[in-house]
Amino acid sequence: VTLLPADHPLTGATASSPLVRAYSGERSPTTPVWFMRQAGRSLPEYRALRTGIRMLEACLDPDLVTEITLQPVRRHGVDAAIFFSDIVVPLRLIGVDVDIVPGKGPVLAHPVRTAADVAALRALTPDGVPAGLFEPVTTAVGRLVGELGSTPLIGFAGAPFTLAAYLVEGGPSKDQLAARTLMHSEPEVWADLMSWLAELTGAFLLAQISAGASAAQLFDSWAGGLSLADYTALVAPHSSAALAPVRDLRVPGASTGVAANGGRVPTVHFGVGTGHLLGAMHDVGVDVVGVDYRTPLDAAAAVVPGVPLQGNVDPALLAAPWPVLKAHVHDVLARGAAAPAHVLNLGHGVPPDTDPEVLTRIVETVHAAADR
Ligand code: 1CP
Repeated sequence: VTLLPADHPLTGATASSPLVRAYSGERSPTTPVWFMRQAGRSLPEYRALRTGIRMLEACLDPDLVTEITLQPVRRHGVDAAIFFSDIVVPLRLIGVDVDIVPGKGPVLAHPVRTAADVAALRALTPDGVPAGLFEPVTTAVGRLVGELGSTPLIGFAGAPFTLAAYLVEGGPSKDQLAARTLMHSEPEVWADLMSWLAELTGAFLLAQISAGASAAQLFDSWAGGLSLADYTALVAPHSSAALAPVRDLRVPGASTGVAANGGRVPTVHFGVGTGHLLGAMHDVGVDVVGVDYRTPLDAAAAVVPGVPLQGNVDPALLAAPWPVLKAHVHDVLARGAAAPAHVLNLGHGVPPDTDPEVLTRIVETVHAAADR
């Protein structure tokens, strides 16, 4: 167990924020709210900053990252900032030839399919993940927590399976077929790849928390394509390993929030279409389960009783008439009352063509509704 420094935001500035309290199982007078992909193309001020700058270039520029991360906090008054980065940033920093292609997503120059391909990845970290690898990230996190004050910054990483899906497929895919074939046809190659990714992911999360982030979210976006049996046997142990460095951290002397969960840094686990995996995703060892729009929160609460939930406004309804969306937001809040604590979010990321005014209105509506 490692203690966080005494001046870490979780020991003071953000410990009693509604978000950290909710992640630790405590309710506040109002339900906290933030949006996955709240920074990004729905904001004109983001599009202006990104003109002529590639996505990964932006992610490695601490000035840009700081500004882009703060934009939705200023505009919407959300209860948390999420660090502006991408799940492939650690791969790029360690030397994998990956780019983010506009309109498509992460694309690999060389897909990873064989034992030799995984050995080449291992050769990038002969002595483990180097200290200082995440310097552009930790610089930006440090600046952000100074600017954010009592608003918590959420750090994040891609879970080993979702990262492996991109590595093995070579880019985005609908059903992660090549990755799901590899895990069965070459189980040793699969385990080696997944444990390497777990080490990299764990180091990325630890770097963000050590630099001052107040919570960590693990995105296993594509885990929903797996059977429960495959998830439990071939994926979950590696997600658990990825979270271990953060799980071993303790917050000294915090009076609220994190104190409720034994002084741990709160962790959240989210995937898309994971209704059949919610219990298993909790069992990897997280405090909070993120729920996509397909599973109502009261149904999720019955599957993982006693666990704080995050979600799950249907992104499709962001473009519906306001009375329809407002009724849906109230329904999500009512169902979220079945959990010990609830953080309102979307059931997946903000669609790029969303009217940002709608997001601001959701925040106002959630904050105007008394919690339970
Ligand atoms: O040029 C651009 O604007 C590129 C679009 C974009 C953005 C804004 C990408 C490419 N990534 C991001 C930022 C990002 N990615 C954040 C920012 C913080 C915030 O939420 O505001 C986060 C948390 C991510 C994480 C991420 N990247 C995930 C997990 C979350 C999810 O949406 O499921 C995944 C799967 C990715 C891969 C990725 N990166 C970018 C795209 C378009 C994709 C998805 C591609 C696909 O469909 O497979």
